[in-house]
Amino acid sequence: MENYFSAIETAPRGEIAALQCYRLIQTVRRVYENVPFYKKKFDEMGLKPEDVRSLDDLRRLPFTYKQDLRDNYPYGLFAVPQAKLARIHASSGTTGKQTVVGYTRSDLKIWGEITARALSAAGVTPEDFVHISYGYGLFTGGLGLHEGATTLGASVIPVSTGNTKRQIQIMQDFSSNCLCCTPSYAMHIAETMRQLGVDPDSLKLRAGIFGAEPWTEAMRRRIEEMMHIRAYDIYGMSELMGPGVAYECSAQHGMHINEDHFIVEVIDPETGEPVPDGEKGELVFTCISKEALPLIRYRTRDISAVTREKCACGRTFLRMKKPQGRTDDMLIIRGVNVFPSQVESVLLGFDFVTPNYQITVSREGALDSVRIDVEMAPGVAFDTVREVEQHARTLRGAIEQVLNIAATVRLVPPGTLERSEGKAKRVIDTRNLLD
Ligand code: DLL
Repeated sequence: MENYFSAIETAPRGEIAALQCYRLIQTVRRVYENVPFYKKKFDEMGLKPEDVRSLDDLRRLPFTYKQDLRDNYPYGLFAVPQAKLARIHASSGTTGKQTVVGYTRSDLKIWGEITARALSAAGVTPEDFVHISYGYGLFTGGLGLHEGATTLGASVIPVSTGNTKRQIQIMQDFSSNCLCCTPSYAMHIAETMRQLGVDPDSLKLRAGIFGAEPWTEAMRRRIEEMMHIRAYDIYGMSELMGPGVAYECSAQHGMHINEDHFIVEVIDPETGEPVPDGEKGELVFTCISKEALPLIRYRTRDISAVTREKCACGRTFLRMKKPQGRTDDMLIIRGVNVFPSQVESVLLGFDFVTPNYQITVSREGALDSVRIDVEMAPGVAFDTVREVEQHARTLRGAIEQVLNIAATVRLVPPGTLERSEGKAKRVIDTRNLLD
């Protein structure tokens, strides 16, 4: 039995489109009247808010880039006076100034609704304890899922990140049913449970809601096997709202986009032109119900594809594939485009390693060189150095075959690589420093 949280999740496509069109028209008018940045852009393009009458007119609107948020730091793109603001969050941005995002009370309510849909789709009910190990604070993960669990009527255990042994103790003592954190942290919790000899079946955990970073199907299977749960993906970004822009259902086959609040486009990042359904491109979102920060055609830099095919779960919202990475995460190694997630999926094909890996790219002379450190699986003992080397060569061969890049592979003992409680740092690229 599917747990729908809102009627709109299964509404006929025509109804969703009509709602989107109505909300788009309202939003365009609001940003024109309240955000000088958009008024200027529209005026420069000779575009009047009245020109936007249908969903097809969306394409006439200008794109918004992360740089626009930076240029208008901190509050320049807000569409409401300060008295209407209820909350501020900020992106976890590792480069440049962080971007500041705002919410009105209505925005927070909608955020709670869309994350409640995600929890509900993962089978969470008001009878459950939702254990939140995403960071609380300016990062949207903790408080975003918190809003959702509260809206759903579940009991929130707001643990935040850190102290993994304590997390496990809390799961045991407080009967946590659903764990929310990044997939890399989930993996770390699972490994720690194993080290401590905690039997996953002694816990009440049934589901995990993992997102905020790319992760592969293979990683999902590992976490599910190690924790004896079902692991669901959730997508979002601070600029648009936070977690809950899209969420996975029981079919675990793509994430449903909350189309009553966001219109998605998939474009060729070079030309800005739309790409057909099913083909990879950059995701672009328009917020159609946000009050405080309604972004128009926001360029996410995330690479994914959408499908309008019917989903087994009965939801009619279209689905996006797991993002493969970001246009700015993509490594170009000797001219070959490589996403860290591709490396992950190759590694996970071998059971003598764990999904803990780090890619170091450096430049020696004019040549890029790549080293991949991978942790061996605990309990796998190689008798000789030769054996370790042989396994490293096997991995190297697989990587070369699948990704078309030559890399040095180093097998390191379990627990050697740094663990992250939030988003994992998979790539160290020292090339720019040497340039
Ligand atoms: O990571 C919001 C979030 C919190 C989503 C908790 C899911 C769960 P930011 O810090 O602004 O917001 O980072 C947004 O993270 O553009 C993607 O590149 C990446 N990302 C988020 N979810 C996924 C996912 C939060 N499920 C950026 N798969 C996005 C792959 C993801 N990448």
